Amino acid sequence: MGTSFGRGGATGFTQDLANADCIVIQGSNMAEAHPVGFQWVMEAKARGAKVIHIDPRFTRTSALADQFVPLRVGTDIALLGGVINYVLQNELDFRDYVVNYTNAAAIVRDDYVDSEDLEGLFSGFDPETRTYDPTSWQYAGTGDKDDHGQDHEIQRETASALQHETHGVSVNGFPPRDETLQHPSCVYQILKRHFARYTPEMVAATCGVSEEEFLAVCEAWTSNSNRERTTALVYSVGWTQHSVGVQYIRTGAILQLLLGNMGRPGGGIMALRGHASIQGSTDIPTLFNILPGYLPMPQAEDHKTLQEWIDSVSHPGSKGFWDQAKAYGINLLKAYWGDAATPENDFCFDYLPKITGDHGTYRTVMDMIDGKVKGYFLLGQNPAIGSAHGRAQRLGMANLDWLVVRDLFEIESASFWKSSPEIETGEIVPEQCRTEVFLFPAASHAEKEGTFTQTQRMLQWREKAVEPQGDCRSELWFFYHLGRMVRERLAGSAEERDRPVLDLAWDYSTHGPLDEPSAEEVLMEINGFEVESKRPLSSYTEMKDDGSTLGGCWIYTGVYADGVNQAARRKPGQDQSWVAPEWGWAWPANRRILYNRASADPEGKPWSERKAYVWWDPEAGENGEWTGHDVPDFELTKPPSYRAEEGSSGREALSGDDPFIMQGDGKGSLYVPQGLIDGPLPTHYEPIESPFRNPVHGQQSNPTHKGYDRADNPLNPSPPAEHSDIYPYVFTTSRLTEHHTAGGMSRNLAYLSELQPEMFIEVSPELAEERGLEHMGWCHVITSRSAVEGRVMVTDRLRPLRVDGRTVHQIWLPYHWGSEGLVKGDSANDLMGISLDPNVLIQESKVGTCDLRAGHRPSGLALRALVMDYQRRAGVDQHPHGAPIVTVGDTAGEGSDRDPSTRKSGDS
Ligand SMILES: Nc1nc2c(c(=O)[nH]1)N[C@H]1C(S)=C(S)[C@@H](COP(=O)(O)OP(=O)(O)OC[C@H]3O[C@@H](n4cnc5c(=O)[nH]c(N)nc54)[C@H](O)[C@@H]3O)O[C@H]1N2
Ligand SMILES: Nc1nc2c(c(=O)[nH]1)N[C@H]1C(S)=C(S)[C@@H](COP(=O)(O)OP(=O)(O)OC[C@H]3O[C@@H](n4cnc5c(=O)[nH]c(N)nc54)[C@H](O)[C@@H]3O)O[C@H]1N2
Ligand SMILES: [Mo]
Repeated sequence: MGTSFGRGGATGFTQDLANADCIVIQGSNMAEAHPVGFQWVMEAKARGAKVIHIDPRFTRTSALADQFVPLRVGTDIALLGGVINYVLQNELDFRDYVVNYTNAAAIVRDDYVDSEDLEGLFSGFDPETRTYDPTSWQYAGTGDKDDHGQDHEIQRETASALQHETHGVSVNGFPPRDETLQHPSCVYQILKRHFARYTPEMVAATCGVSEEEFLAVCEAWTSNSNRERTTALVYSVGWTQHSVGVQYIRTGAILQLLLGNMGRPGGGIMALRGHASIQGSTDIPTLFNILPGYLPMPQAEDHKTLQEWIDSVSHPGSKGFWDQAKAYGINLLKAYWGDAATPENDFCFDYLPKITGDHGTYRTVMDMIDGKVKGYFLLGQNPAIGSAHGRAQRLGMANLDWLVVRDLFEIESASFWKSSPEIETGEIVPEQCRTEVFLFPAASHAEKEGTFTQTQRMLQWREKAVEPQGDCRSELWFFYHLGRMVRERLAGSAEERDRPVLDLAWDYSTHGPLDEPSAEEVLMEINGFEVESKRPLSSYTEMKDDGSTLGGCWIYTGVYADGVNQAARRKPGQDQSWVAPEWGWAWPANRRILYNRASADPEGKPWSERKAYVWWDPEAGENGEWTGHDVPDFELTKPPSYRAEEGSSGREALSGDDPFIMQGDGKGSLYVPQGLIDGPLPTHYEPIESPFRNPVHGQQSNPTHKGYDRADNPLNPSPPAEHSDIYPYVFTTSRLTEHHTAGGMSRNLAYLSELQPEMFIEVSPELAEERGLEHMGWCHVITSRSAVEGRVMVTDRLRPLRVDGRTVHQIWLPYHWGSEGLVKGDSANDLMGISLDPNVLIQESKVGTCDLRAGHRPSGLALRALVMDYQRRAGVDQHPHGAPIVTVGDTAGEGSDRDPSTRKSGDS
């Protein structure tokens, strides 16, 4: 989303889905996992909208849709690529929108070579590192360098595309354009050639979707996208948890731009967020590589000074709102270090930790196994069950000196040393496990106050309902007092290394019998204020880069405007406009639909009365202003006719018809010249584990994916490597309405446990027959990591699909069970290997290959023996790195025995 539009969040708000004329839900089970937001889909349907659900499995979402399209898991790029091809071949794109508001007209360097001409690789590929030199991907005439001046190997290590969440593309100067869209190197023509191969036949052969079903989707989507009508796209983690997950979202973004649906009511892309404040935990991140407000974490090598760090964000000379990055960065440093942060010491920039590479969660688990990590804090997370490769997670945690778990219950990540499958196998011996576990009871959301930032970037304030019981404490309490005690211990230290802790502004007031720090004070600091007067800032445009203001997260500035907690606003819907701007507060600047300048035509008039949202009013203010139902996502007084001068930069370089104001060219990116590791355009790759040879390209899987080539992370072989038939089925994992994620919060509740008491494995009647399974009997699923068992659920919610001329059976598993709680069961994540998307380092937990057998799995050593027998037959024991790496190109056959192309080809 960031690379396409300039910001990472969902582009609209759920209530606005009611205004859609068509809603495509793909990679989401919205009715079951987001039931409250789903009411607006139902509202749209009641008003006549068409609802389409595209998913491997029939769910309650499918049941309520007008059309359900079953597809093979992991093939969405092929399907959406097909819709894009349909649009381009039939010239159904919203041409006025595309020419003016996207980069369709931009001309790309003539040494760019598309994946269509390189069997699935783009120009600049280095098989040695499996990364690209993106020089040839750039716009013509914009110099040779990629934005970060940093190679993709480092970018992949540090998930730097995440840093693009709100950065978009940086562009120096004004790249040449051809507004007739005819130039062979213009983005539009590149796009047309790139997707030409995704014909209805190719879609059918790849996805298992019939041509009629596919064409019905094309017809509905295109006929509901024009001046008068808009289509909304909804996705969630059925799209993200793939080794090409970011490119799935890119494909959706391209389509929504081509059809002119972005920035308009009833349009946009609704990225549904999961956990209560998961949007909040990327805005104020719990991630290793970004700081609040999507400021990148500085890197040890490249950002030795404050200025170097700031320049890497603002890209001097580039267009857009990041020209103020210096103010945002300094305000954050001032929020951390208060009076100690001065212009003379670069506002304590040296105190900020710097990253040196991949410090992500999976890398850290490997490092635990290798004995490189001594201690670990685990707060509100249950990786023993929730993260891929459960056995590696538990073996890692069993090799620490100490582990702090703060949770509502004694979850598996706290009890792994005494109850886990590894106890049975003898891999963890309770008496010998070296990890000292400190389990702290956490106060739940009802026992503390603060904000949640949910799906639509909206902060909502929550009151405390009851005092925490017993020793339960809030996170705020825990960290404030932990910091206080550490600082007391260090007080008087003359050590240089203790300065960053001792100089922190750690001055929150506390209240009540438990000495609870004030959450509202924290919110006010996040919002920002003038240092002298303490006057809260009302907008990030008030942030200064001289130390006279401070603020902890620039995109949140305004949430405490006028000294009022704007997140606590709860004006009823009937007392305000349908956009409901006075309910909670949404970043940035309380905007509810992003890029809403695009809801008006280039002259500033609504595309149609029916879809009017934000428009230019020449009568307003002194010389005209933007106005409408929402806060305009544009400079208020910049007229549509304004044209930036050549040579200008920053916000001045944005013209009156550049609606994507965080982008270096002000346009939505159909084509992404920089910021993505795996290519400027999405292309279909097979999942890392797949029983099929890629029907589209010679290159089998994402060549740049992040893998961990280790004996303890074996991967099932896929074509063209031999023996993929040992794991012949495709499996996917997701959620049940009745349970929550790793299950800690639902398996401990009697009502929910009763509703869904047992781990089960869903199969089609055809597969049950093929494997001799009985409904409600037992079966087990085997991968090269482990085997898990569950009750057999025979259902036509899963149907065998015809793919590439043969039948594919898909197996479905919930991932909610573990060894603790009122109801216990095997954990689906024990089946998963660790393979990550190269851009954001998310695991491919939506798809893998497996075998399936009737009956219980063996336990203890016999379980390991079963798994190893499969590994031996699949050759995984000799080739622990079984994933295809590069399967085309000059060097495909060279090098190590890891490379599957040096093994005998089994299927091609
Ligand atoms: N009741 C309940 N609600 C929840 C949660 C919960 O555990 N229980 N969890 C919360 C959290 S943390 C999150 S992130 C959200 C998740 O919300 P969702 O993403 O809606 O939930 P999932 O059940 O993971 O399902 C995603 C859907 O994607 C489909 N899918 C899997 N692979 C593919 C694919 O390759 N292509 C396509 N098109 N579809 C695919 C699955 O079949 C499934 O129907 O839900 C939140 N809400
Ligand atoms: N195979 C597979 N794996 C997946 C997924 C999938 O679809 N398939 N989905 C992934 C997704 S989207 C997610 S979000 C993860 C979830 O994975 P995890 O985050 O590891 O699992 P949860 O069970 O949500 O863990 C949250 C814990 O926080 C505790 N908790 C609740 N409130 C508080 C609080 O206020 N303070 C503290 N300290 N603790 C609290 C709960 O009791 C619970 O144990 O799983 C991921 N893993
Ligand atoms: Mo999630």
